[in-house]
Formats: sequence, structure tokens, C-alpha cells
Amino acid sequence: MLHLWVTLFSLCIYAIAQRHHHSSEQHQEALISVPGDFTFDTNSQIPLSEEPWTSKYGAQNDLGYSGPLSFSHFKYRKCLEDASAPFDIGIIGFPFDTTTSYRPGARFGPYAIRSGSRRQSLGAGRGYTLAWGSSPSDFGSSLLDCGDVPISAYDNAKAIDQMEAAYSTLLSRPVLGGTSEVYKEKTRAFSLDGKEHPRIVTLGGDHTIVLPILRSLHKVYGPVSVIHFDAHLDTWPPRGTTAQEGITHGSFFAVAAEEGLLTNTSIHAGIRCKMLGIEDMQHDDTVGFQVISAEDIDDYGIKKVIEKIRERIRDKPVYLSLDIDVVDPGQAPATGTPEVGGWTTREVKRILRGLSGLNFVGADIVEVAPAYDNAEITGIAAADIVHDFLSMMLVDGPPQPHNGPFSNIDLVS
Ligand SMILES: [Mn+2]
Repeated sequence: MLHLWVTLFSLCIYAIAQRHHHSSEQHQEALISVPGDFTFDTNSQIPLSEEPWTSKYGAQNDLGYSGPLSFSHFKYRKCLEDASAPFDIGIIGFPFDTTTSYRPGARFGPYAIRSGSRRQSLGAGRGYTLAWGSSPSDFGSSLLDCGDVPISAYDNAKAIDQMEAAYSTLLSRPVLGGTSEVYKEKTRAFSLDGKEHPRIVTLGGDHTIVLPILRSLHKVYGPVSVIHFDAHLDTWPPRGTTAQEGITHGSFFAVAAEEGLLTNTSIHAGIRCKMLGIEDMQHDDTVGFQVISAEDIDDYGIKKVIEKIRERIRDKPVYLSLDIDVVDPGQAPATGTPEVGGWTTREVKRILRGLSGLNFVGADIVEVAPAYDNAEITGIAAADIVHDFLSMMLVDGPPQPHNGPFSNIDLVS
């Protein structure tokens, strides 16, 4: 009896599979490309242009909350296997979180940041903000979402190599070139080969993703300075009984410094974590960092914070790494190692605006772990910060104040 039922069931599955196969084959044959902008479906009785939707409403545009997921509705290409679209700034996701010390989940960060970016619609030309007085799409630059890197979730050494290979691949691609002459010289002046290289904005991932990024950047630019927004130092000496165990999201900057990837003119912003003792700060100094603490913003104000970062970096090539835990967990709860008493998103955005004009060779945002989020608050914050990254990298200096009661007051940087 059981045998009969199994046979009947198998026959049903076979029949369904055959039907599906037949209909998809028929569909493929029916779609024939014809000259012009539309595809003609021979199964249809009328041309596409005369169909009810097209004739009445035109194109099938994506809305803020619809369509496939790319950052800010940018064009999406799997750049590692498709070199057909040149880009000046590429967005790439590093879904990696197997070196976290506390709450895992940042492998879902790229997804959450793209999801949080849907309403920005920068790809549809809606990116102007009062703060910047421009949109990242105003500079004639090609902004492309390059997809995610397939990264091993089981072998960290392999994962780190995959990230380096991916980043180096993107860095080696030709740029389209923006409309601004100054922009065109942004990276050429620093690259060891004298060529202009694209800039990559990476969506993490836990913070260890910065080690393979710095290894890639080093091959193109030599040692770089780092502006590091974070609640934590991330400069702990490597610990553990194996080489791989020593590379974590709390030690990767120390590893990078040991490898000679950094200048000794880097700077942290937003630090407020608990430490083993003053020895952590002493070691941090040997890694090449100055420290701006979370409280410094109250004692000295935002303008001074900006001034001190600019003084430290000057005109050197600089990489910006932003751990979302620099923001207070009240405004960005979805992260692996939350620390209270952080900066507001408004403060972080204001500081970023003040850093524009520095010689950025790349940037990232890391440690967004959406499983701990509420109402997408962290994903939306991270996506908005990436929007600021783009402006920060494209404008030639801090923007002028907008028209209004403060327009005559000097607010430079
Ligand atoms: Mn970090």
C-alpha cells in the first residue's frame, strides 16, 4: 500500500516538473528582441507599447519601497565577474562576522544598509541635501553598487584573502572620471603607479574587514592614515594560541600597523569603551593613533573635533572607517558591542561634513547587525551616513552655509 502511494506521489511530481519545464521553454522562445527599446512577446496579441500598462503609464519605475535591493537604487552589477561598467565610487558588501567578540550578526549588515537606503533614491536623482548644498549625483561621477563578495563563513584566513582579492580587483578597475578637475586628481596624486583609482565604500561586516582593505590599499598607495570612528580602540595586541585567533575585530589595527600598512598619524573619534588599563592607551599610541573621546565633543565642541582631525591628517591619503557603535545605542542599537554615552547621528553627520576635502582613498561602515534592530533605525542611520560619505568624497571642501539667518556667519568646516 505504501509502495502505491509513493509511486503515485512520484508521478505527480514528475507531471508538475514536466509542465513547468514546458511552459518556461515556451516562454523563452516567445521572447524575441526586436529593434527599439522594447521586447516583443509573440504570445501577446498586441505590441508592448500598446499594452494597457505601457500605453497608459509608461515605464515600470521602482518606488522608494519597491524593486530589487541596491544601495540608494544605484545600478547594480556583480563587479567581480562583470567589468562592463566603469565606476568612480563603488559600493561593495563584505558579509563577514566570524571574528566578533560578543554579539554576531554583522554578516547581514550589507543587506540592512541597502534596505535602509531605499528611500534615499539617489539613483533616481533625489540626493540633494541642505547641509551639503549638492547631491552626490551632481558631479558626473559613476556610482555603482558592486554587490556582495561571497565570503567563507567557516575559514577566516580564506575569508580575509577573499576580501583582499575582491578589493584589489575593484581598485584595479579604470575610473570614468568626474566633471570636476580637482576630483580627477583625487587619487592619482597618491597612487604608486601614478594612475587614478576608483574609491570603494565597503558595507561590513565586522570590523576585521578593514585589515584586508588596508592590505589592498597599501599595494596601491603605500601606508595610509586612518580616521576611525568607534566606541573602541580596535588596537589590542593580537592574542591567542594560533595566528588566526589573534586577528579579531578588536586587534586588526595593531596587525595592520605591524605589517607597515599605516602611517603613525591616525586618529580615533568617539572612544568610550572600558579597557584593561592605561596600558591599552599606551599601546594604542604605538599603533599610531591619537584619541578623541566621546566626551570631548561636550568639552571642546564639534568645530574643535573637526579641526583636530584635519590637523592630524592634513593632505595625506586617508582611509575613513566608521563603526556604527560610535553612535549611541539609543540611535543605533543594532550592533555587536554596544556602549552607552555615544554620539548622536546628527553629530556624526556634522563631523563628516567637516572632513570633506581631505584626500580620501576609501571608506567603510561596519558592525551593523540588524537582528538587534528596531524599526530599521540602525540600517537607516547607516545608509544615511553612507550618503554623507559620498558627498564627503566628492566635494572639494566643506560646503558654504545655506541661505538663511546664519548665512553670513563663517561656519567653514
Ligand atoms: Mn570597531
